[in-house]
Amino acid sequence: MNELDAIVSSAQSAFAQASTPADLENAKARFLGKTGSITELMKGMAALSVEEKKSRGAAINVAKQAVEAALNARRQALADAELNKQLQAEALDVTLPGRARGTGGLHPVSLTMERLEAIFGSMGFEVAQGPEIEADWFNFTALNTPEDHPARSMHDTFYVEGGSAKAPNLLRTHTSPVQVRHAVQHVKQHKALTDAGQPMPEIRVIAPGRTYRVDSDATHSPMFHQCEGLWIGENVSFKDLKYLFTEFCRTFFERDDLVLRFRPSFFPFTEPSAEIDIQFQSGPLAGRWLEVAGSGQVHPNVVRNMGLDPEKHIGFAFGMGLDRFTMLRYGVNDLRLFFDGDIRFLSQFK
Ligand code: 2U9
Repeated sequence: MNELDAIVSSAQSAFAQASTPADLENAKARFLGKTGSITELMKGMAALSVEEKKSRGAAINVAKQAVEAALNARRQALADAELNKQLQAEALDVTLPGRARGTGGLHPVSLTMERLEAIFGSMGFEVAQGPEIEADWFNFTALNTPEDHPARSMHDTFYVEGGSAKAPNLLRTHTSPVQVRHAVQHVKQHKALTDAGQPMPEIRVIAPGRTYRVDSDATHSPMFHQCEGLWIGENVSFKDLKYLFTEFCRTFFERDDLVLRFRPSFFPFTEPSAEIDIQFQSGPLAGRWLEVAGSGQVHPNVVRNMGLDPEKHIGFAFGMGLDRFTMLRYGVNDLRLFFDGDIRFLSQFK
């Protein structure tokens, strides 16, 4: 191997050994720098004849080009390696599942409320709302509940500041006052019509919402949810109430074979009154009578308190616990689960 080939070969192996750009530049200096071996060879040409310069110069140039080519190839290889390293470090695994944003959902009792509103809505019932802090008159007096009734005691009702000693304010114990307010409004709204001897349009309204009683165990909570309904007309009868409530229950529980039983009972605001029991024909609760609602013909005193003549206007009312309806629909056995706010329980109803 001649001297030039040896230099080229030594440069190639020095460049191959350089593992960083800095190493490579140092190696380059040894061959192409001011005192590098190729540069020294060129300096050595000064003493040669013109003829010798031509041939020697051409040979040195070939060697120099070979060294430069090896240098550039190694530079490119090191740059490629660096880029690959960087790309690998920054690599994204596009097959990883994304981080989904958690979606909220309605509370199971709200789902029941929406369901009720849709079902009764389809049967011509409006949805009414009213205050949760009520006047004694709307919550008790208008509903024919006597002064000495146990529901009015301090043990049963939350009284709040405001109102007078004789007529205190309280947290409503049922949603009936909403319907009294609605009926009074309805009567006023159609006064011109009835004054002219025309019949008043029927009242068909439901009042879902929060209610309060001094009560707390596995099946009672101081705050609970009710939905009451009121249907007043000139030609309404108990059979209409039975048909309405049967249709409602069968639609709500999605069971055409659901059986209902109306059992005589007593409420101050209805006469006659009935508890409503249901019986499933299949599933885990099949065969048992389950009490789900109260109902009755609105008491004449209550009809009068709404500004109507009980000889002419006949009313039917019903009331049910929405928490209980929700428990039955989903098979929940402890009412307190609805109010603990445990997301593991609540997220099952989405
Ligand atoms: C007006 C007149 C009468 C609503 C009625 C019931 C019977 C009843 C309970 C069921 C379980 C309450 O949720 S519960 O604790 N309700 O038994 N409620 S009749 O009667 C009315 C309503 C409004 C103007």
